[in-house]
Amino acid sequence: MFLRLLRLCTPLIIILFGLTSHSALAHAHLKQQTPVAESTLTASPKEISLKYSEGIEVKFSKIELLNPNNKIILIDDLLLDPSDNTRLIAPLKAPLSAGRYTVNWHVVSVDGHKTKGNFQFIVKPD
Ligand SMILES: [Cu+2]
Repeated sequence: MFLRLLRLCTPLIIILFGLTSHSALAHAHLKQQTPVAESTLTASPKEISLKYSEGIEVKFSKIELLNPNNKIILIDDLLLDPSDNTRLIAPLKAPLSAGRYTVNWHVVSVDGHKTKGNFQFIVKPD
C-alpha cells in the first residue's frame, strides 16, 4: 500500500521539486538597486536603477515611485541598460525634494515569470 502510494506520488514530487528549483533559480530577483534600500541621499538621484538576476522584459515591467505623501511621481519610460538586459533604469523627470520615497517594482523576466517588491530611500539635502 505504501509502495503503491509512493509510486503514484513520485512523478508529482519530481514536478513539485522542479517547480521550486526553477523559482529559486530562474525568477528575476532584485540583486542591487540605486539608490540603495534605506539609504539617505544628500541630493536627488537622476534615475532609479534596478539590477536583477535575470534578463527583464521592459515592456511588461513597471516601476512606481511614491513621494513622501504616497502620491505617484511621474517618471520617464523605463529603459533597459543597452549593455545589460538585467538592469532596468527609470529616469526621473525632475529632482526629488526632501523626504522618504517608496519604489514599487513589478517585472517580468525573459522566461515570462513575474516578480515584485518594494523598497524605500530618503532624500535629505544638506
Ligand atoms: Cu522563472
